[in-house]
Amino acid sequence: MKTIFSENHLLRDAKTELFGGELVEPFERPSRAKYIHDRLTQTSFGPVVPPNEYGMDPILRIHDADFVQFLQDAWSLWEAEGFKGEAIPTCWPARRMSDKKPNFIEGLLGYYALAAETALTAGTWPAAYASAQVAITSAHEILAGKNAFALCRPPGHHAAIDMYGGYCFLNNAAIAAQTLRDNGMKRVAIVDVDFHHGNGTQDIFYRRDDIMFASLHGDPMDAFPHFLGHADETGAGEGVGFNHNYPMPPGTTFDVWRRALKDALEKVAAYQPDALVISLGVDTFETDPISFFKLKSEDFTTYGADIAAVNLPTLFVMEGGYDIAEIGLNTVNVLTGFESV
Ligand code: Q9C
Ligand code: ZN
Repeated sequence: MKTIFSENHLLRDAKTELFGGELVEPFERPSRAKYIHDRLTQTSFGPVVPPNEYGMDPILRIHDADFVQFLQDAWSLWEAEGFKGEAIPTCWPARRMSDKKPNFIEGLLGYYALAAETALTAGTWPAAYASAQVAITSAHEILAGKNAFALCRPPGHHAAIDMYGGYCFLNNAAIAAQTLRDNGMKRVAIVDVDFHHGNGTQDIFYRRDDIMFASLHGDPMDAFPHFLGHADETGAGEGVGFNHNYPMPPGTTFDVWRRALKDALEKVAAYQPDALVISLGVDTFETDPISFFKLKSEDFTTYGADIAAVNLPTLFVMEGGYDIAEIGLNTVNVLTGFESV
């Protein structure tokens, strides 16, 4: 399969992440994409091509126009105040407070952010835009009857209709799934195998029955994003029964994780979708620095083959993975396992 990749990901190069009360070098950094790209090349996995330009319309099918405008304006508003650091929210509309949108940038950051670790910077918007174009271009590969790998960076699954955070700004997988729907596919399934719950994707499709969502993740009682991803979140309205969460505890090993994947894939097969989108995070790896599952490198190959056995047109969309030395191996193992079937 083809990999779609944009060098514009390099524009997202934040210097700070708020972590453990310190400002540290972000875990989500440019070298992540380089290591994946290197591994694709070393293994001659397939062609790597740049995205086409589909503009704003497919993005605005998922995200609120005001939110997207905020992402474009935030850095210049912040800079205009003369602040020295990167743009980090410090204040939120918490319980029993107003939902009015403030004017001042500090208030806007809290209005649109779901977490404080993700600093907004000068190049964040063009990188997020390019990442979305990678996902949209990859969706068009699926429409042309092929499988594809969207090597997206920054990632997307924590971004909701009008919220960013968890290193995510635009929800690439959701935009891709909607692109498939808008071009004639009737049902699309999304399975999120990133270590973290795909809160953004869940929220976007929670009331819909035309895009089903399943997520395998660290239990939110113990893991980011903490406030969504419980097993009793099964959808609302038309969407009841089309959202499936598999929260798992610290130390979860591949045998347990794989049973959850098989259950999710059975639900996908029963749903009879026209295509499958995989939110592919490899932060389930045993030595990931911010996660607590125990998958080994060969397990990624195994579950790639499990995904292929569902026998659907499949779009892999890159999400997380922070053991950077092994991110290329683990990611390409999934794709290689998939193609081995
Ligand atoms: N103690 C993705 O994998 N903070 N985002 C975690 C750990 C945020 C992860 C703190 C993690 C976001 C796309
Ligand atoms: Zn993650």
